[in-house]
Parts: sequence; structure tokens; C-alpha cells
Amino acid sequence: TLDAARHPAGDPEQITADLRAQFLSTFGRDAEGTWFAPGRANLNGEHIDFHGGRCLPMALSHGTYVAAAPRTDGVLQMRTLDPELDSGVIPSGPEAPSWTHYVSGVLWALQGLGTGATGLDDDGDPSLITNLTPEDGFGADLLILSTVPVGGGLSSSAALECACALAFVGLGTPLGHENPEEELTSALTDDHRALLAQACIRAEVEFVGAGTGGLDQTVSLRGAENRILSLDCRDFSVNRLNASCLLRGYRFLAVDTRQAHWLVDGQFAARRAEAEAAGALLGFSVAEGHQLREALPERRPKKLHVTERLTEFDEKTADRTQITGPDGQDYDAASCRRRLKHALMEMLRSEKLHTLLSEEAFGLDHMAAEIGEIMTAGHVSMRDEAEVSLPAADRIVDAALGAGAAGARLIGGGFGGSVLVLVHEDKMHDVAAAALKIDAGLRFLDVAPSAAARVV
Ligand code: GAF
Repeated sequence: TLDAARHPAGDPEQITADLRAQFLSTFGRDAEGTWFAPGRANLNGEHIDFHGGRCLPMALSHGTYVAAAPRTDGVLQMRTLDPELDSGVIPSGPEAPSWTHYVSGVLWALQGLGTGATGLDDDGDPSLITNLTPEDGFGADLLILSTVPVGGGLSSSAALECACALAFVGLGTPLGHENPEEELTSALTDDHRALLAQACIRAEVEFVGAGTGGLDQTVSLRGAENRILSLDCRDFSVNRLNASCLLRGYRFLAVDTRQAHWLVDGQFAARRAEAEAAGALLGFSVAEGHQLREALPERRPKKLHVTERLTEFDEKTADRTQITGPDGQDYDAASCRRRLKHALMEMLRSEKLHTLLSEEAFGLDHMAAEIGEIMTAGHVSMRDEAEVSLPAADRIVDAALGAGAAGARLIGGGFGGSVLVLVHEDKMHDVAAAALKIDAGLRFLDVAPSAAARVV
């Protein structure tokens, strides 16, 4: 049943108390604080954050907890209580990063912020990260526990990065030392959080080497309770849209396919590169500072505009089967066309959702039906155009829709991970039963827009 297969977010207070006790027995001293950052689910806007598209994510109540205490010898000691992190779910080996690289990468990126031109405070306040420079010997003992499934497409890596970013800032600043519980959270403005998100993105892209786009870190640090973010990835500006009209009577459920994915393998990067090759052919080359989002009009893009772009692509490729990307590599033209179609249509779906959620004026059932339809169309596009789905996810989507869900889609990077289902609460158990018939090992996470990263 659903109840037996639920993967709970747990009670933050209890988790924190347990983690602190474990910290004491692991490191022989007390943690100075505990920080939490959530995972995410995304209603729409997959594989378009790095093209400057719009995403509609929400922060989960599941996430990563980090208990930490500072060191003065420049060493980072990290331990995890999470069997999934150490169990080989994340590949080890020379090219594959271990989870610890995400943590070191965040400190590296924060140190870069502290010494570079961009401090956290533009307005003359003392920087929140001044004490993090390597010269000062900043280091930390960290104990990590995640309630978001690792590799489950719910952004476990961003949760790890963002929780560690807050921990480092909390430990590294005199402000945090005096009263971490109160002061750090209130001292962090949305601008600070945006800058911390940029540091976490740098860690993931430049230090770990995953060609991801920033969606996950932004919602983990800047999400809000009862709000779906409308995140414009051209400039990372956010609108926090009220989700309560949607959620009355309807629920989101994430179904973890238990097929772990990993974004550092070549497939994720290949999909992005093919879309960028298509973009370059249309005159929007990333090598020249353009993004695929520019292929659509700034305001009110329509399906007609997508059709025009696809026609243009067809005309330009009429006499060839390969196109050259901005990276100088050759790509199969037909695959690039599918990636282009996914990206542009996904952008349209996001704009439509943004309008729907901003208006809030719909009857409940009508609203849920429309949103569900958009989600399912997103799945079909992930399956047929982006080609990042997997049979397990396709079967879960079909089963959920068959059992009365308003909509269902694969979320995250794909090739594994989770399906997000929108369903009326009366039908939740039917949806779960239908999914469990496919695979009795599936697990379910209740998803409701939750608060951003914080001190716990
Ligand atoms: C992963 C990436 F980390 C994000 O940046 C985004 O590209 C997502 O896949 C797909 O939308 O979570």
C-alpha cells in the first residue's frame, strides 16, 4: 500500500537531535550547528535551464542535513550516515566524482566569492563569508544525512551542496558564531541566497564537472512554503507563485523509480550538446554568448514560433545528415531536431503554466486538469524528443493516468529518477496501487511546496 511504501521526510527536530548525537560520537565534540537544504520537484522546464528557459520548481520537505563544527587547520573531514551515498549508488572510479567533491567544490566556490570582486554584500555590510579564505585555515568537520533519495531525480546533489554552503557560511562568519539559529537565516537576503546558489552552481559545473543548469540550487536556496517558483533562467529572477489554489484537494506525489541516475555520465551532457548544436545552426550559438531561449519571442511565444524554427532548421539541414555544434563536434541532425523541439515546446509549456498559476482565477478541477495536461505533455516530450525517459518511468506515468491522475511526468535530468504525479487525494491510493503493480519496490514521496534551505 501507499502507506507502507512512503519514504518519509521525517521530523526535522528529531533528525537534528540524532545527527548531533552521532556527530559527538563520530568527532568527539559537539556540532556548532545543523543546516538543512531541500531537494526539489519541477512541474515543468526540464532540460531548458541551461538554455535560459523558465522552470516551475518547488522545494521539497525532504532534503539534506549537515551538522558541522569549524576547524582551523584547513581540513574538511566529511562523514555520512547515508548508506546510499557510500553504497556504490554513486559510481566511484577515476572519472566519477565521489559525493565529497560536491562538498569541497562548494567551499572552493565560496572562497572564490570571498576573494573575488563579488562579495555577498554590495551595500557595505560586512561580508558573510570573509572568514572562509584558505589563508585563514578555514576547515570543518561535517556529518551528513539525506532524506531525499540519492540519485532519485529529486536533486540530492543540490541539497548536499546548498546545505554545506549554508553550513560554511554559518561557521565562517562571526555573525553565525554568536547565534547561528536566529541570525544567519534572518541575515540572508534573497540576494545573498542567489549568490550562494551561484557558488553551488559553480561547484557542480566547474569543480564536479556536471554540465547542469542551476535550477536545482536556485529552488533549494530560494524556494518557499506553499509557493511554486517561476524561475526565469535567463537572469535567475524568480516569482513565487501561490500554489494553494492548486493544492486544495489535489496532491503531488513523487514516485521514485529506484533507477538511480547520475548527471556526470555522458548522456546528460550529450542531450545538452545536441540542443546547443541546433541552437547554433539557428544563429544562437553559446560560443557567441547566445541561448536557445532567444529563438522564441520575448513575450507570449506561441506554437507557431516553434513551428517556424523547426521549418528553418529543416531548410538548413535539407542536404545533410550532420551538423556541427559550437564545440566543433558533429552531431546527428535528426537527433538535434528532436532536442530543439523538446526545448522550445518545453519553454512554451512553462510560459503557459506561469500564466495559469499567476492568474489563480480558475475553478479547482479545471486548473488541476490543465496543469496535469501540461505535465503529461512534458513527459511525452521527455520520452520522444529529449529521449531521456526510461521504460520504468513510462510505465508509471501510464499507470498513474490510468488510475485517474490529472497528470504525470518524469522530472529532473532523466535516465532514471522520479515521476511526479498530480492527483486528487481521493485517487492517491489507486495511483499508488497501480504503480506498485508494476514494481512492488517503488517508493513514494509526498510533495508539497516547502521552505528553502535554513538553519535547523
Ligand atoms: C538536473 C540538472 F542539475 C538541472 O540543472 C536541470 O538541467 C535538470 O536536470 C533537468 O531539467 O537536475
